[in-house]
Amino acid sequence: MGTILLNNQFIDRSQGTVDIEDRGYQFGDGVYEVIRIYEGKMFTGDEHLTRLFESAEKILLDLPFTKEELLGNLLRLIEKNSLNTGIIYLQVTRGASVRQHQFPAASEAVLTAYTKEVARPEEQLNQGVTAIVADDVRWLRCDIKSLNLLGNILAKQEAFSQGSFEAILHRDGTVTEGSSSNVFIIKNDQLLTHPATNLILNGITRREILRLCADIGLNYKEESFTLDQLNDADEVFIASTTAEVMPVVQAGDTIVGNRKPGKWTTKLQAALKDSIQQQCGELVHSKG
Ligand code: DCS
Repeated sequence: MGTILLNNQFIDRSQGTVDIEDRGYQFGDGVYEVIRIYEGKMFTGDEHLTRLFESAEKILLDLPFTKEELLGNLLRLIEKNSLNTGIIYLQVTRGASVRQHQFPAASEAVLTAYTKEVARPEEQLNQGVTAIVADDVRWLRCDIKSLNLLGNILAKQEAFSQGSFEAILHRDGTVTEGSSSNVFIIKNDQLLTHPATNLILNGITRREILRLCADIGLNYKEESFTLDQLNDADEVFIASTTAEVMPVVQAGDTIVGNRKPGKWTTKLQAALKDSIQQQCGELVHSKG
């Protein structure tokens, strides 16, 4: 959409340029966030901005603005683009300097943010999606929301080329997360999801779901599970900012719950929608 944020400035998208030696462009040296907007309002915006600052700290990147300053600019960005239902994508890189691996002595972080209309994926939320199962070949700091996403995009592309929505990743048979989502199973009325270690991104949606489990009376454990447990689960779903609580009706070759979203998954979808409506108001627009 028309107006983007470049550092502290609002400019037309066509005027936005980055240096060819920007370290984000050359090394993926930066961090990012995707924030959901419903009814013109941010959902869990504060949590996303807190995680951005945490990711930046983990890569020793000083952000030249406060959370409050950034929040103010993002609110103006939503307004300038008249965004109703969609996302804000924002990234911060270590900035431009002569190419060298070590940090430059002096460079200024470069922030870019823009909005995009993204409808809620209602059909898929109702019917569920399929997922492939793939090796998790990524690095050991998946807790950082880094711009380095080659491992994630190669897995997603493999899923996409097989007509699937997501790739469920595993390390030596232990499920970690999806290529752009967290993964959950339910067995005998208990939810399991990988603990928030260095091997996964601690999703904001994941945290919201664990909070909502208490409200709907679902027992949960942050405990990793194996591919065998995935194949034997009563219900499987993935979760992210854009996918919300997305039922998985086939994981690899295994059909889950007769190919229908399970009862706990459906309850969590409703609980998340309630939580969204509490923060953002009644969901009347499904599209941008
Ligand atoms: N794990 C990975 C690897 C992700 O990329 C994401 C989100 C998640 C988990 C879920 O985190 P959130 O609940 O905080 O969204 N990926 C974002 C992305 O790149 N597009 O949409 C969401």
